[in-house]
Amino acid sequence: MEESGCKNMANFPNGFLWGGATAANQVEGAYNEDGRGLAKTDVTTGGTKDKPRMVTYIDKDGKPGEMIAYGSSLPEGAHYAVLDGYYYPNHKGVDQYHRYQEDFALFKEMGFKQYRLSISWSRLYTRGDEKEPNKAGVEHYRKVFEELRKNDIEPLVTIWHFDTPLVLEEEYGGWSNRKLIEFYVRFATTCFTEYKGLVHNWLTFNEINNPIQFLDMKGHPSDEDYQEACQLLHHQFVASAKAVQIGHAINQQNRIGCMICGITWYPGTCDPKDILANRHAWEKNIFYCGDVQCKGYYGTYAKRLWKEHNVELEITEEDLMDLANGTVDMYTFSYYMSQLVTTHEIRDIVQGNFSSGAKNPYLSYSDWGWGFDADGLQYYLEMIYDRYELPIMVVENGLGAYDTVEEDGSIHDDYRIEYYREHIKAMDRAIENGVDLIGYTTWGCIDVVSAGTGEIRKRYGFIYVDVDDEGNGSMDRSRKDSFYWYKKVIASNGEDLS
Ligand code: BGP
Repeated sequence: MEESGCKNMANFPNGFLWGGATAANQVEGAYNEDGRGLAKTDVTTGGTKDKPRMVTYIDKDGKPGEMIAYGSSLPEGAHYAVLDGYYYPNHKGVDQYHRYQEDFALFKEMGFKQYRLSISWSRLYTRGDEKEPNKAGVEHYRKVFEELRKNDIEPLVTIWHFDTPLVLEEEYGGWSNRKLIEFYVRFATTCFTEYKGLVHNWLTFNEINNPIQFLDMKGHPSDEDYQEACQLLHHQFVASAKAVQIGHAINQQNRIGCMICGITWYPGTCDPKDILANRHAWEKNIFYCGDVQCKGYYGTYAKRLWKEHNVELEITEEDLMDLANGTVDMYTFSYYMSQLVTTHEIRDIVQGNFSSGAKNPYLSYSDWGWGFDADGLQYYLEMIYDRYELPIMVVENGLGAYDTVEEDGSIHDDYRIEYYREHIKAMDRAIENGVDLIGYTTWGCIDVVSAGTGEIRKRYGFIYVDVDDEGNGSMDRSRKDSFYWYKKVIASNGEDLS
């Protein structure tokens, strides 16, 4: 690793939006307070990197049951349920619902210009299909955004971050049902109206490409799997495009972005078949959603993809108009890793952020098997900026790692500092090469419940939270070494990475 004590080139523009990111269901806790309804995460247990999270339910005879969350549907007549004898980590999160003032003071101390957070849909609409929002939920977020403003921190708000109200999942069948567009649009309109002037930067859907990218993790996805993923995505595209139009009409100052799970895909070998497969991986996993949201129409390759998997989409003329009129103002994405695509036999498979691929011998991997590839971030930024020429934000990036609390309470997370240092250098190079990068929010700036495994020990934060995987602990916050380091980075606008 290159000696990092020296000053870097610091191409970050003035006003660059440094900060951190979380999501409601992973930090808030208070899962059943002030009229909040349940979301799928509330019936999902904790797992580990080797043991998947489970979803619990009551079967048709009223008996408790559990099943694997992803890729399986409820048995006939069953209902999702919170059951005795299970621990549900998202119920407590890291208690930010009650401790947001303390958390924002710490963010301010680090010098945050921006905090990315999400609004829990079922706090504003308990069931999801009501006509009027829950007042307590609306007021909670008003206080949250006012508190951020008091601390001179700009909110960046994700409207949907994996938390469709459970009633909409159960009674309506989730996003496969076109009705959800209407419910989402009502929810988004409430957000734009109630928080007009308090929030200007919005993201419509977190990692919208996950349903299609995730298909490959099933091994051999069926045509039905493709049909379902493409149709539900189409509903989300239309919902997003309608929200963008409404958001602009309510306040012209609103800047609304897409949010893509950004993985840099590389061919595993120089076999031309791998090069072509890699191109197709970019089309399916990355461009399919980005093109619709940034350009306002499906890319040419979408027809190939649909044909290959016998997908027949239900698309109306009005949908096409909405897509064309509801393009986003900025491109945002998460970036944790790259993945390899190959048509050859794979000996060593690595899992990652809603993706899997062959192990890359040139990379090192985290304890959870996520590859460390800062150059991949530069590659992604340059590739995407060239394609859309829209302002870009990296709104998630970080290292999930085990932290050790020393006897004196200090936490020496130099591995995290090194991870960030290399990724910030990569962003710096991309800016130098012309990319209009305007912001960076690291993932889990305060420790959060992991989305993938439900663990808290997979820690991302600059701020440590005293809670374990069974929910024991004081929830007290403390500063890791990376806290002081990031503070210096922000104060020097990316100049001082030592
Ligand atoms: C992204 C999600 C986040 C976050 C992150 C890290 O997919 O948008 O919600 O959790 O990945 O993943 P994990 O929590 O599984 O480590």
